[in-house]
Amino acid sequence: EKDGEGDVGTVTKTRPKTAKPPLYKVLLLNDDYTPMEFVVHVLERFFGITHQQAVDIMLTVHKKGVAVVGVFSFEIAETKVTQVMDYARRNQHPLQCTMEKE
Ligand code: NFA
Repeated sequence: EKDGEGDVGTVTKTRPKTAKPPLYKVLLLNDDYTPMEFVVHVLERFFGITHQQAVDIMLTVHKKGVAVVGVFSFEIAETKVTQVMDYARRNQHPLQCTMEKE
């Protein structure tokens, strides 16, 4: 090499990019009829969160109309939505649960 042309800087190793799977937010929607205690029970039962976390999320939904309950892979999110919707219907409450891509 001629003088002043030596490599300068940091050697950076690149890796082939692995596609990361998309994530889905599971949303709980407010309504005027589902009892607060039922919503708290549903959150504890299907999302494995503490009682206090369940109360906080329920109150956020009650006041704001909607809240994110959790973020999951498509398959897990779909299962949560189905579990909540089936359980609410079995108990004759209009509670709505849905999912959306993050
Ligand atoms: N808004 C409902 C009530 O006042 C409680 C509720 C909270 C329903 C969160 C659905 C979701 N009984």
